[in-house]
Amino acid sequence: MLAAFLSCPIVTWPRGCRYCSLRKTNQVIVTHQSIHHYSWNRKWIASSSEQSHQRPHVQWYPGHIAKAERLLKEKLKLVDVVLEVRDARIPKSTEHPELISWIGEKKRLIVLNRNDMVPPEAITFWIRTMKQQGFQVFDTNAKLGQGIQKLRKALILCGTAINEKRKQKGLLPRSVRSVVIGYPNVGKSALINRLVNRAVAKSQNRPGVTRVFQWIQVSDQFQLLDSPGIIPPKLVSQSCAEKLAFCNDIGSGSYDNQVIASALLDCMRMLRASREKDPSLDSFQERFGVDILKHSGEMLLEIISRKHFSKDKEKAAQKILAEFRQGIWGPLCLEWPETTL
Ligand SMILES: Nc1nc2c(ncn2[C@@H]2O[C@H](COP(=O)(O)OP(=O)(O)O)[C@@H](O)[C@H]2O)c(=O)[nH]1
Ligand SMILES: [Mg+2]
Repeated sequence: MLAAFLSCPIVTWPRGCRYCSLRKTNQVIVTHQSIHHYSWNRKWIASSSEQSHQRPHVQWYPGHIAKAERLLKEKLKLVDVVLEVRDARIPKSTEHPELISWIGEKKRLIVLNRNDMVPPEAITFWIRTMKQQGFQVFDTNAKLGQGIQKLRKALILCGTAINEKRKQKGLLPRSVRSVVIGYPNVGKSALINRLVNRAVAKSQNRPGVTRVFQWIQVSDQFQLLDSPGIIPPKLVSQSCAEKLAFCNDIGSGSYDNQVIASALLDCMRMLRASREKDPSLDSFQERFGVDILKHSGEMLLEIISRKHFSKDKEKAAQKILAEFRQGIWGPLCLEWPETTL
């Protein structure tokens, strides 16, 4: 903490931050990981991680997800290949911590979907990092079908390899079975529709649309299983839960829009501190006429609601979340591999 304090620039003297307003004069130091608040005599007050602990907890594990998880474990016994879809805006937070133990030795392909919503360099960095960790990774835009051909080829290759092994054991070849797995609303059904080239799976922009497992015969060579979204019973961390809420990947009943919009603004402040050249952060600042580093997320929401929404904080929060989800400010990745920050 002391090293961070000495090496980082003092960015601003904010008013309106919950910690800062408590103690008249103070300073804020933004590091790569978090925002540290200090009093006038450089006494540490709090860090952004603690700010997020003060927010109401986000927790979402409805009955249909619990059921989906039980069924998924059964279905996994029948499949050869697991196609794990993640949201490219939050590739870490959409990694299911238990997946690795469920799939064991099965072939696993990771798909970073929504590649149109993040800067191309984020995709490059993530693919490089995941490949270094030994994963086979693809990036797609399931809405427009970009990157699908490469993924289809990889699936066919997996099938050929599996049938080769069967042949060596004296077994007849059969169509290869793949399951498409991932958090809710990451684009699993849209991806299947693209792989199949027709609208076979229901795809809509809200979590919890796919409620049943559905086998789809793609060709003689392979079958795909569409699955309902799954999330762990206890979300990995509150920061991860909040990111899922920003991206509309969990049910909207589990959080308060104003709290989550403030958390999104705090998350963007941290990005701004570590990645000064992100054009979508500039575009956000210009659009709402705010300086993101000068205030806490909560205060930014307050200012935006005053400036543009006649002090209606709920409307401001809904607008901020909707614009982020639609990608109005431009491509924005909320999680970067540690080495690139
Ligand atoms: N911009 C963008 N939108 C996508 C992409 N993939 C899916 N979507 C949209 O995201 C929403 C959720 O997709 P869906 O396939 O239902 O997600 P699922 O719940 O994981 O099956 C839909 O409105 C899709 O059109 C993508 O790559 N880019
Ligand atoms: Mg679906």
